[in-house]
Amino acid sequence: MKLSSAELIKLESKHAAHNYHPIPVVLSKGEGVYVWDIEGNRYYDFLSSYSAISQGHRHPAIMKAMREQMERMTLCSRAFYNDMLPRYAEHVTKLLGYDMILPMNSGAEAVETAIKLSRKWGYKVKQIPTGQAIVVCCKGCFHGRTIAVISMSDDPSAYEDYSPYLPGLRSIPYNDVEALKTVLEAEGNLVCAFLVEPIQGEAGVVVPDEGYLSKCYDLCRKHNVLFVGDEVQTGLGRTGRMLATEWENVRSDILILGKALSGGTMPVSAVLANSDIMLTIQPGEHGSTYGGNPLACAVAMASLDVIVNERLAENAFKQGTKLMQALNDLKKKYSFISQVRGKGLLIAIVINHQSKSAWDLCMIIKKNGLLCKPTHEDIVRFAPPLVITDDQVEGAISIVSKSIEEFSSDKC
Ligand code: IF1
Repeated sequence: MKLSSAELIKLESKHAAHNYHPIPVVLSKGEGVYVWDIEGNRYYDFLSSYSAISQGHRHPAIMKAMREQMERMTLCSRAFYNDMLPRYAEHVTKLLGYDMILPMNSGAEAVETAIKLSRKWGYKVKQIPTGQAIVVCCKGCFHGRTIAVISMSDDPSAYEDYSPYLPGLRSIPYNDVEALKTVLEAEGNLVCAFLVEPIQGEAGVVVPDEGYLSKCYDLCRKHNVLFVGDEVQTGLGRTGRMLATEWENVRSDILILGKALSGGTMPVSAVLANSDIMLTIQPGEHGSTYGGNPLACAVAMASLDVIVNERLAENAFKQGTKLMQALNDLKKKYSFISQVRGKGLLIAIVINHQSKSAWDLCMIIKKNGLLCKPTHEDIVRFAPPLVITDDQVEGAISIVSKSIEEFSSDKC
């Protein structure tokens, strides 16, 4: 039986938890930078599943690797060796310059893994007294939805009514080197890690001042604290570099990856570190049934190859610069656009309108053929697939311009 969009939305609302508030469009097909709804309307995908589809929907090379691996084996658990994990582990660690990988599935799981690894290192190597290890995190952070991770959040919609929270955390203002200095000077001997997003995504694409990450890194060195970079969203080319920390010549001691690591096919995440850190975890002390499964390994290798072979970081920078320029031109014209910010193809505009919200703008943009999602009341995020071409960026800019024009008029 063919169901309409309205019927499908109603069906989902009846039988699936209401933990999201989606834009009302029901998608059934994706290819490259485009998606189609069930009525056959085509849209630019300017969310890319929160940066997971950097390689574009159903990239042929990733599909091929996935199909071939599916014909052989999908999962065998870590109770046995499989013939893909060693190859993938070598590939990803060589590419990113680390000794070792610990493979997981979702981004939040990888963050949890990084926290556990940091604590383990804190006790085994730094010799922090048992039970006293501290992880420093940042206000406005988003690292996922698990209990440990929401314990770091200062957004009530993320943490409220999920107490009690994880102890051993210190939350400091983001983009504030002095705050890190203060906490490290006060209790640096107990701090195992500083966990940070190079650009804060959920906070609304908050780009820190130049030098912030490198100064934080230096402070971590001084106090023998691990610099843990959550590049689940900013990593793998999104900001115009393979890793966003490269903009400041920083190399995270522990690197967290997810999302685009599988090009939008399945949950694949990873924690990378050198062996002095990674080998503090012993057999049987951490893991996941699906972590490092052969299908994930095949898909991740292909996804990384696409990013490298198609120079997606370079393209992100090129197209992002154009998009940001166009948005800045619109900002000059429309006073309700109060800010344009971002790096590469991780961009946001801040809407300051007396009667209309970012949601209203997204609905107009959708009507005109482009999908994006508001974050908070007043921010619209643009994060298209990194494979986007010159012509496609032009097309998208004209849709956004037209929509902002409509938004500014009294018609809507
Ligand atoms: C949702 C934001 C993006 C992340 C960073 C870990 C994770 C995420 C830096 C967890 C996840 C998501 C998930 C998403 C919304 C989203 C998001 F708006 F909240 F910030 F991308 F911009 N570290 N980010 O951004 O990864 O466990 O989800 O695989 O659906 O809530 P995950």
